[in-house]
Amino acid sequence: MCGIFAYLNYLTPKTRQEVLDLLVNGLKRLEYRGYDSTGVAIDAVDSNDIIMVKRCGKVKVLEDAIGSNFEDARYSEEPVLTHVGIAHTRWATHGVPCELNSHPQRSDVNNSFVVVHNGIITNYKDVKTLLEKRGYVFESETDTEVIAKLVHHLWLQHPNYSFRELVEQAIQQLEGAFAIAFKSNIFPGECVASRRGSPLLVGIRTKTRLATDHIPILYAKEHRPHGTSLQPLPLVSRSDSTSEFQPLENKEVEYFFASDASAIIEHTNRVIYLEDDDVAAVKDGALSIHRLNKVLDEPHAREITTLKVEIQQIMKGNYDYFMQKEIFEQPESVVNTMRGRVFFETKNIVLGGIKEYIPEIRRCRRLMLIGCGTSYHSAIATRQLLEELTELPVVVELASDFLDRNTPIFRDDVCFFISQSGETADTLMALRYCKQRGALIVGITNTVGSSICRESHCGVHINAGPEIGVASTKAYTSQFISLVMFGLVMSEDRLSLQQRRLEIINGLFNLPDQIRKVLQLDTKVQELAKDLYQHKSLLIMGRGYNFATCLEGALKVKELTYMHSEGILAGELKHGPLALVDREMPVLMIVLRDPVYTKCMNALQQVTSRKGRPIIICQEGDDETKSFSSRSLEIPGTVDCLQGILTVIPMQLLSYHIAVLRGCDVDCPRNLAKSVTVE
Ligand code: UD2
Ligand code: GLU
Ligand code: MG
Repeated sequence: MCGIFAYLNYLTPKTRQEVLDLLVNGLKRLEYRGYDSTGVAIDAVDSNDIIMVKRCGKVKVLEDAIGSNFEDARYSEEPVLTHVGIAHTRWATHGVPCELNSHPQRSDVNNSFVVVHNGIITNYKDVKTLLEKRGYVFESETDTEVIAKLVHHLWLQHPNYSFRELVEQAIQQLEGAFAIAFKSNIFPGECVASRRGSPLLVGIRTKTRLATDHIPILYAKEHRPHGTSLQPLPLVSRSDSTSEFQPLENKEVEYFFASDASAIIEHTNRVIYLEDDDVAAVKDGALSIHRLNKVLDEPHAREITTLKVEIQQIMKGNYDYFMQKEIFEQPESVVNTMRGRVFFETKNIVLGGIKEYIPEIRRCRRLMLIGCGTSYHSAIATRQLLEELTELPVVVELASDFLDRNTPIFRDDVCFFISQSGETADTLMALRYCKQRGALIVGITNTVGSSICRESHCGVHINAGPEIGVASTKAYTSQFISLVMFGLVMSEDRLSLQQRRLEIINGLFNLPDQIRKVLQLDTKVQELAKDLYQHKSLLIMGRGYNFATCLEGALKVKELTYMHSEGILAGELKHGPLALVDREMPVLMIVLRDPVYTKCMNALQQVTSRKGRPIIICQEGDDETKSFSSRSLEIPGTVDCLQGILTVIPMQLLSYHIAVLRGCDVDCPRNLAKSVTVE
């Protein structure tokens, strides 16, 4: 989820200090991706040891630590001809941010194999158990550590395997998502990298122009499809694609492995984008790319592309603002929220963080969802579904108001505290208040090791990855999905709800693609923003499952554009808000084909008969609804209770574009802070 940077210089003398500078600089280029800790690994001076420096916090902290760790003048004076260095920024998913859990993670005390990893290994517990039986002692809480130890284990069993073959075999045992880069003191001067689901690219720098534009792809002879359950190791016989291709002449070359081009572009513009299950290995200065599975009609070579962009342009990964980047990350972030939790084949949901508390939760008197701002809206968005699936009273509270009221709380209450940062002061105070009164405390947070996470009895990490833009976007959709998953777990053994559960699970399965489709509305939304940005106000109306989108959309508009905006429950129109409607007042309405469709249509007519000209968000192909307005945004149809995820995205985009047009600072709106740690 965060950043990888690795650098290999072959027959290109560099001092270790120069290598370290390159690595640290590479990490700085990836800093915008967000992280909680960092680390590097390079070769020692007078042994074949690998030295690692890891720190919690900023790259700057690591840089200072490096300064004091390598005081020996030989680090800055003695050049090494060939060397591999790997570096990492981490956003913890498994184990709190601390030095021990930072990457690189290692195979053993000799640092035989060290690895940096982005992503989540979902079957790491199985692999860990297996390795523990073989005597491996784990030192970190990370999922990543199993990768290093697994490679070591394979190496002990097959001492004549190449580095690349060892990694190839190891990744066949792994499930989940990863980008990884390896270094080893058994294979000095070699680097092996691979990816599945997380981005990784290789940059190549040579003195003379490359003789080729393509790196041929080689295949492992025999393979075991991944996804099958783990059996005694090793499972794959040695692949003997011996015809190791020598793509580059056997002389000076430098390779850069990075999560995105921003870290590479200043060194070279020649890059290869790795694809899922590619294993890229550099040995004796030659790069080769191997694949585990041959897919029919697959190209036989990976193209070396020429980057044409400037550093500035890609610093935010092709985006102008973090918020924009985070909006567009949602097809992936929602997958990360569900990773290892929703099993689509078996239609089964497991939330490891609350599993043991489910019986207790089922016995409770009521569920209470507490949050502030966007997190509060995620509670509103899922309340109806939770009532349906848990058949319990569900109360939704704003943390500050909840505290003001000295709300009665009982031992048999279950209280959820929702916060992206896990540090929101009001929410944390409310948590302590409820905990004192004996309620069961459940956290829904995006930050491993945060206060809410520590002080709650149990909870769910939403695993959306770091969110940097002050206005929350991807954390909202991931909180939403986390609460939906909770509802699904609670209703697991309710016979009468099985059909409904299936429908929702299928809906979750289709979400990532549907989000991608909604994001394609971007240009259309931008056009709408041009019509709206000079107005003073924007009313957003809807009801039922989409009321939360109205509130959240209005909040986004307010915080980003400083324009007045209100989310209005369509059922409340005639009790006041209708008075605001005239020909001039911008109105946006969400009208989807769900149980409240007719009621929404009534509201729509109330607005049009006051000469209002609403922009409509409706379901794809719903021409009838669309005909009520000249401007509409169509979103794909999904199950009613998940619509809110798709309808909120046009609102995120709209507020973003209006903010840009109004010249507002999208990532740091005035008067606001990312993590509100004061009451
Ligand atoms: C967890 C563990 C992971 C591994 C995995 C096994 C972490 C961060 N995750 O991932 O290491 O053991 O299970 O399948 O180490 N929690 C709170 N409050 C919160 C959020 C979480 O107390 O606000 C607790 C939760 O009860 C659990 C732990 O933190 O004990 C990890 O929660 P998770 O959601 O990351 O759980 P899971 O199963 O996805
Ligand atoms: N799951 C790994 C960890 O928690 C990697 C997280 C990342 O992508 O930074 O250590
Ligand atoms: Mg806890």
